[in-house]
Amino acid sequence: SFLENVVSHPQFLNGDFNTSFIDKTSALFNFKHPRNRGTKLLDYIGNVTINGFPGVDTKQKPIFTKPRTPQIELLTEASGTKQILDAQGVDGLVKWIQAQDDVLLTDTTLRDAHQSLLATRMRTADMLAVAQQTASGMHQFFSLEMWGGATFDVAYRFLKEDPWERLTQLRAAIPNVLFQMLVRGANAVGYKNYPDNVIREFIAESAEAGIDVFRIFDALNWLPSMDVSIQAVRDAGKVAEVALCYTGDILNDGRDKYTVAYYKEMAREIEQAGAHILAIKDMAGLLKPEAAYRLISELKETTSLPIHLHTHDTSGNGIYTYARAIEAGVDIVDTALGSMSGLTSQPSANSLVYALDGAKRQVRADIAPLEELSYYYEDVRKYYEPFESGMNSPHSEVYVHEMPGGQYSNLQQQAKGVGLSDRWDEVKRMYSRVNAMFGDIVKVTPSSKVVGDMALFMVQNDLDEETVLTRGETLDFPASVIELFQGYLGQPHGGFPKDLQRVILKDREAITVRPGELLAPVDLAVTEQLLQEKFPQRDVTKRDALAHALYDKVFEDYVAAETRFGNISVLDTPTFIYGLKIGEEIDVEIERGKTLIVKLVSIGEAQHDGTRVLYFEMNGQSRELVIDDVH
Ligand code: 3PY
Ligand code: ZN
Repeated sequence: SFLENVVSHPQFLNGDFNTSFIDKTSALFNFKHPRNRGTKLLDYIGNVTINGFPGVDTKQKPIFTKPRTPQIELLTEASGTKQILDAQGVDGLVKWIQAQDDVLLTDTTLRDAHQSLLATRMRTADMLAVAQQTASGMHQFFSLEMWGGATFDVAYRFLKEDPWERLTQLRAAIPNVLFQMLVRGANAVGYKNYPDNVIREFIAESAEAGIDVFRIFDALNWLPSMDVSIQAVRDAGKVAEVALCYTGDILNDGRDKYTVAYYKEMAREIEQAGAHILAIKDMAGLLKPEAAYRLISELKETTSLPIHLHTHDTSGNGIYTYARAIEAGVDIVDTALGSMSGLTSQPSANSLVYALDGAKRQVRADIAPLEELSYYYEDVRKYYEPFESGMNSPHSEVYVHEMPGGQYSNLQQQAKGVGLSDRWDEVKRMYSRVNAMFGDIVKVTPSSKVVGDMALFMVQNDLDEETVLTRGETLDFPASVIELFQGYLGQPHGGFPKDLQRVILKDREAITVRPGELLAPVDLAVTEQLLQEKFPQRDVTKRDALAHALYDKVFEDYVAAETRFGNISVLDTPTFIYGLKIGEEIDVEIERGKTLIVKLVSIGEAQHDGTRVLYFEMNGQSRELVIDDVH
């Protein structure tokens, strides 16, 4: 570097040199990159080796075999649904969907499947490794759901990677199939309502970055919460797929809140609001086979929109539900690759292909490449074993607790975090009791999180329905619960139970208007500028400003981690989660064609000041690093 050149210069070594300019020029010491990428990576590896990864109990690195490479013939021409949308626009795409006899698939492996099975922890590197094979192997698919929901937050918060990068990198590698994301209406990809302009700009930017199909839902099925998003998607020339969330049981005459008539009315409103596709979002997997047949048949009579069905296989009845929905004429269903399917995830695409053998309608997909891709993810999934829910078989109890698939493993982690692991069964039972207390609401992010927070709160404090009401005045309810009852997530069908609302709100006011009407716009240009001042080492973009507007602290913590460790998305997942074993050597491609060879040689004894020295070799040179041992 510059400094090494100067200090080794003969004139400098002779002392024949006036160095006063160094003292006077403080700018010389404003190093833009104070430590090089190698040192930063060693810092990360050293830390995770000594201190472990959040949520992973063991520091013992398991032995992994290299994931099998999918044997798929690569297509040379991009010709899929993406090309239909780009050439013929949204109306052309909708006509094309309606002209299909076969049932179309959306693959959820890269979003809902790992959100539901692995607490959303799958890293971009593991997706990109087979992106080309995915483009070819799934070229007949309607779409790949690969963004939104919890993936945005978790990427920054736990994976220390930039979700926008994931999107642009996958988009570049998969040019032929529509990319789909899940948008929580006025809650975007967060857990609360945001100002309208944040929603509009977030959707416009997501469209720009590569999203084609936006599945929009509201956690209380409240239409006004979705209007801004629907309009923003339409303005971007993209596909507005608007969801009704399915809850309850239309086959149970004893439950008269969420009936077929309720869903039909909602479908009419969705069509009027400007949707291009109607989604039925069965986020918990409560739609039983005959209910699916009946609901789809009736909705087909009610609306002219294509219908896209989403379910979770928690009960084990998913394929049966899809088979009946397909008989009733559903246009598109959500599936995951075999090894990432089932349980709280989506039903298996691979199984569905076989299940429809001999049926009138077939799946528009080839089985061979799906099997190949499934092998790959079967191997990759092992990396994330600590984030598995521990559910090994179908849980028909889902029909009782009604917990969304995407929440199951997350709430379980949350319960573990507050020391309630051994009371998990109680938490699940309390979840359904809280739902009843809340007046039987739609439970999906973020309303499901509120129900979960309340369930944890009640189990922790040994409360029941009665003591919540009688002791309510003295209880500090979780913030999310207070906000729900203030109307900050919108209005539930049938309103809030008044007694409970009174004890939860105490002297706070509740609103009944759309929260977005009351929230001041965020000036994203100012945010961008402030972030640039705060993080001079980063090229701050509008995408950063949007991330900051959605969750400021999560984003700032991410930038701090990136500043300290550099781009750690280049590490292989076993090293990212478990660090290195003594004697282990890895290759890290820090940029195209530039590889570091890193070996952990030994680990020193813990010192009195709580540090340890780690001895590495990097590209053959020895390197020592002092790490704080936080234990
Ligand atoms: C999400 O909002 O992340 C969901 O998956 C809801 O089902
Ligand atoms: Zn889902």
